[in-house]
Amino acid sequence: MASSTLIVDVTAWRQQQPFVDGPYACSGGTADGFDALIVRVTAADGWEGFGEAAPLGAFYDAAFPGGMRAGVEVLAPALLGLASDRIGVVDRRLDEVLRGHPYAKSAIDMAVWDLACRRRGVALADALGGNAGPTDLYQVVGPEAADPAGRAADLVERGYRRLQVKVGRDPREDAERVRAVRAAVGAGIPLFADANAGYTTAAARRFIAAAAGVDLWFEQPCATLAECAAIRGVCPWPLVLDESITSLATLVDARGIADAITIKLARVGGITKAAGIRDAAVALGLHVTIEDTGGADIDTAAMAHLSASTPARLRLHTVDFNAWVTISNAAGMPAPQAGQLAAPTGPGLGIAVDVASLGEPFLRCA
Ligand code: 0XW
Ligand code: MG
Repeated sequence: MASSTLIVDVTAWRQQQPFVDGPYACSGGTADGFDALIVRVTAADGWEGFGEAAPLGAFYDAAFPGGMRAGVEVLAPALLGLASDRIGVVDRRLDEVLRGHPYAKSAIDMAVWDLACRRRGVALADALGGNAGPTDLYQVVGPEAADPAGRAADLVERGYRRLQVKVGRDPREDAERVRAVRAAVGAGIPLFADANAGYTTAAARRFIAAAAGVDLWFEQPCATLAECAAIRGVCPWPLVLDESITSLATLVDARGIADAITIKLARVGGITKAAGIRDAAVALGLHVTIEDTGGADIDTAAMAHLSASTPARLRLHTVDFNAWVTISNAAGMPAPQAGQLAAPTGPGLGIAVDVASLGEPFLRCA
C-alpha cells in the first residue's frame, strides 16, 4: 500500500566524536574531533533509516556544525508526508525548501536511502549498481607530524596501503616531508600530496620544482579551478580535485584539468548527488575517491557502499572514519582486511545503529 511508505517522523541527534590520534590539522585549521549530526527517518509502515554527516570544524568546507543542525530543523517538517521510497522526489524537495546548504541535506538523504533499501531488502551498494568488492583505505600524515617518515611507517605497519601527506604550507618544507615519506615507505605505497587548496599558484609551482622526481598524485593544490588549471601544464603528476568538486556542474567544469576527483558526501548533499557525480566521472574516465568530511560508523558504512559500487578500475580509495574516533554509533562495520574496507552485506547501510549511544535528540519532528 503506497501510503504506508509516507514519512511520519524525522529525529536528529548531535554527537561529539573525539579523534583517537589527537588534534587533526590540514592547511586551513585544526579540530579535536567531529561534531556530528545523526538523522533517523521513519515511515508509517515502521521502516526506518539512519544517516550521518559531520563538517571538519568550521574552517574546512563551506559548512559548520551549527549550520548543519539549523538546516535540518528547516528541512524536517517538509519531509513529513513524502513517500520515503521516492528518493528523487525527496531530493528535489530538499532543494526546493532550502536553497544551497548541501551539507545540511546529506544525513537526511542517506537516511532515506537506508530506509528504502532496507524495505526492499537490498544492500545500498547493490542498489547503487553492484558491489565491486572492498576499497583501499588511506590514512593521513598531517602537516604537524614531528616525524612524518615515522608516522608514515607506523601507518603502513597498521595496515594502510595508501597515504595522504598534507602539504599546502611552505613548499620547500612540504617537498622535504614528501621525500622523507616516500623514502620511508618505498615505491609500493601510492602517495597523495594534498594541499587542501592551501597553495597560491606560485607556491604550487615551487612545490612541483622542489618535489621533482617523487612518485605522487597532487591533490587540490589551489583554492579555485582557475588556479588549478593554471598549474595543470607544469604539473608532472596526476591532478586530483577535491574541494573544487561541489556539484555535477563543477565536475563538468573540471574536465581537462582533473585526472581524478574526490567526492565528499556532505559537500555535495548526500548519496543521491554523489552517485550522480560518480557515474558521470566514471563515464568521463576519471579516477574517483568517495569519502566525506566526517562522521563515525554510520557515515563510514555509507562511504563503503558507494565506494564498493564504483568500478574497481577507476576507484582510488576511501577513509575509515569509524577508526579515527573514540566512539562508535553502530555495530556491523567489517574490520579492514589488508588495508581494505568492505561494505556490510545486509539491507540498506547494513549496520545496527546504537540509538542509546546518541543520547537525547535535539530535534523530533512528527
Ligand atoms: C582527510 N579528510 C577526509 C578528513 C577531513 O574532513 C578533511 C579531509 C581532507 O580531505 O583533508
Ligand atoms: Mg583532499
